[in-house]
Amino acid sequence: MILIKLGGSVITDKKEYRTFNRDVVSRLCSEIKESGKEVMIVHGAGSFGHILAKKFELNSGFRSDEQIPAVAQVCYDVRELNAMIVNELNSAGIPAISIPPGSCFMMDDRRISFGDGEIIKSLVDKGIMPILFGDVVQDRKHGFAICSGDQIMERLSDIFDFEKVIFVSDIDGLFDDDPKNNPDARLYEYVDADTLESVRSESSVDDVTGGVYEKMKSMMRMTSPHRECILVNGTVAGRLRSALNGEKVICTIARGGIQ
Ligand code: IP8
Repeated sequence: MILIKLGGSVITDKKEYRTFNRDVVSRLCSEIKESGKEVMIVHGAGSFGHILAKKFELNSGFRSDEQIPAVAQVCYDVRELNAMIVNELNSAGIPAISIPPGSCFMMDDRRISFGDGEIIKSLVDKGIMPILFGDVVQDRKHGFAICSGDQIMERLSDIFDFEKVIFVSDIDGLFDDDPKNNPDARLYEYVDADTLESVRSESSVDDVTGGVYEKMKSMMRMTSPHRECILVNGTVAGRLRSALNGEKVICTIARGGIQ
């Protein structure tokens, strides 16, 4: 089974509140179906989550009653996004149901816990794809917290023996600088524990590289000696399908695992 994250930058327009990229999502669902691979999907929140979450500082946890309507609104918005994605999957012939993390799981100091994943395993056994997503989740220490799709990916890859992990984004992979501002930015084709060390030393002088370091580290945590983690551009037609089929595509491949 392959674990896929459909990133918020590809499924929504991150700058415009609640803007769903239906055509892109519909194409990506068809590419998944055409690949014939068994997959599990997590998606990000994009403009259905981050805009209000930032405005009302939801990641700080409970601070004031003014945040409560925003918690309800963000939960409503990300569930609407999720419903549209589940609908696209079902239309593409992939039976899928929603598993809203905020309604099923708890967090403890911003770390999600969902035991041994019994609900998810039970669905997978029946050939139904559970769809999880970035959400606001109740937190024992902070009242509530933002649970990112990336963190859900990490938990799932602790529980399931995925053959591969694929992050679908709107960029070709990880670069040593922002490729939108720097035409000389270099794409990291491969990332391993050594690359991570070299990026960490550069990041002391460069915030942009620091961001790359965090993303790489998160990807590396999901790798093992036998499992690669790939970052691929989902705005390019056919690239996800090729990556699912194990073909060579423009991307960043993290491999090898970290301690
Ligand atoms: O888009 C964030 O999830 P992400 C979830 O995977 C919210 O980082 C509610 C902002």
